[in-house]
Formats: sequence, structure tokens, C-alpha cells
Amino acid sequence: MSTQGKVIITCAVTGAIHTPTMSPHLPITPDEITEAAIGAAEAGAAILHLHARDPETGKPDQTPEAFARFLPRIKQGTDAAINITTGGSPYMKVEERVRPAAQFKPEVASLNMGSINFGLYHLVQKYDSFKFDWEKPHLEATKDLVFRNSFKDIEYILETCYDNGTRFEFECYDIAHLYNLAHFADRGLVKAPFFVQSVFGLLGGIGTHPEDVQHMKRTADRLFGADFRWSVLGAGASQLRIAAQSAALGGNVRVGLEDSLWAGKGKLATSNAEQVTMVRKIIEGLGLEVATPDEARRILSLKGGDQVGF
Ligand code: KMH
Ligand code: ZN
Repeated sequence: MSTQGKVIITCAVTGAIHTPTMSPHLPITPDEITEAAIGAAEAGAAILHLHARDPETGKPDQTPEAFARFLPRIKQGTDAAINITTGGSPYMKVEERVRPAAQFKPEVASLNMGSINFGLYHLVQKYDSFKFDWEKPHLEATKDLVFRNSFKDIEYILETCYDNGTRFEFECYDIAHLYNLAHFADRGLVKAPFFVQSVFGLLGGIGTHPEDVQHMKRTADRLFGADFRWSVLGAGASQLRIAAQSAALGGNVRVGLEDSLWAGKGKLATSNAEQVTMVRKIIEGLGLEVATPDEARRILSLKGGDQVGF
């Protein structure tokens, strides 16, 4: 069966950007993350990009134990490919960030392709008060925070996961990150097809103008030719606009509450599945089809859901 015209939807269900005060719909507990992930897969997501949180406070938690509370349940409840973050939260050290992916050997792990400022401090002014003590300082301190992904860090993650058959979602927040990926390709440390996740609209990364999207695509085309599969995520209100542009240009899309809490102007998404359904309508409205998990596996050369360590 041809995978031509098939669009992979990745859903990133909770992440480490948003905090519990920002939306009552942000999945926090293992039950909530499980339910959100399975719901997103049922709505059409072929890949589930997962982070864990402390169930009491909602703070990002990168311990393998935290992931163990939902990974087997999600695997049992859906055939979607599971993608474990190695980004964790920008405050964490790379050794901590890689541990869940190293232990659970998922089909996909994220890999952030360069260091950037990771500004969330501007969000503080939107809220009069916060549910938990950690939230405000967590956001404010990003004014002086570099999300560190040095060449050595990237190499460390690649080498740690090398024997596991895990492939990567290469998260590129700026044009230079594509060149960093090309550098690792030149050194033979990454294998095609490269799953390039271009990130738009984070404070510290490239913007959300259609020209920004085009420039990412053009540069990736020039550097990787037929050797990459392109996907995009637009942060916040840009999410669906950028997804539509990618799908129209032959690319794939990522949605989910990790990167946007919204389902329309001023309207909080009540679930991850709601965003998947919205992007699905755009894809189908363009005359394209949503890729199934097995089609996504073929497109990205993934090892298969029975080859993971959970
Ligand atoms: N929320 C994305 C912009 C990771 O998990 O490795 C960043 C991200 C990082 O997804
Ligand atoms: Zn993430």
C-alpha cells in the first residue's frame, strides 16, 4: 500500500511548557496522561510524544519510574508509536533527560538539535495567581535560561540510544539546527530518513510567519533531499495555521497540549483528541489522508511496537 499523500499526526499530550494553572485540561496524573494519549490515538494520532509529570504538583518529572506509570497502559490501549522525550524540561541535565528513553527503548525519542533561549517568562503576566508554588518561578527563571543541547549533549543521547533501534524526532527550532543535523549525518551518527520536527513560535526560536515555515522547508530540502520526512509544530495560537501550511506542502503535523492549549481564539482545548480532530479535518479537507500507525512506521522506518522495552 502506498503511503503517498498520507499525513502523520503526532500528538504531544502534556510536555513541560505549560503549567497546571494554565488549563484544567492539561493531563497531569498517569491516568490523565494515559486517557489523553489513547484518546488522541483514537482521533487519528499515529505517534504519541510523551512527557511525565509529578501527579501531585504537575511539575515535569523525568524519572523512568514516572514514565513506567503510563507507558505499558498506553501500549496496551493503542497501536500508535510511542515517542519518549529526551528534552524533558529545559532545566534538566542531559544525563537525566535521556534516562527514560534509554531504559524503555521506544520506537521514537525526541532529540533537540541545538541550544536556544527558551522563554516562558512572558506568560506569567496572564495569570493573577498560580495553583502551585513552583509554577511562577519556573516560568520567570526562563528569562535567564539556555536550553542546553551542545554537540556533546546531542552525541551523548545518540550514543546512549544507539543499540536500541530507537529513531529520532529531530526537533529543530531554527535554521541552524538543520545544519547541526546535517553535521551529524555527515559524521554517520544519524540514519535517514530523518524525521525533522520544525518548531515555530517559541520565544527564542524561529517565528511563525509563512516565510519562516517556507525557509525551514527549503533549507531542509536543500540539505537532505529525499532523506527526510518533514513535520511541523506551531506553538500557541499558530498551531493549526502552521499545520495547514505543512500539510499543503506535503509535510506532517504535530498538535497537542504540550505546545498549544487552544482550540480556537480564546477557547481552551478540552482534550488532546479535540486538537487531533481539528487537524484531521484540515488534512482531509485538503484531500489528503491521515496516516495509520503502521503507515507512519513505514514512512519513518520505525522498528515496530513489539520491539520496545516496556
Ligand atoms: N515542546 C517542544 C517545543 C522535547 O520533548 O524534546 C519541545 C519538545 C522538547 O518537545
Ligand atoms: Zn516534548
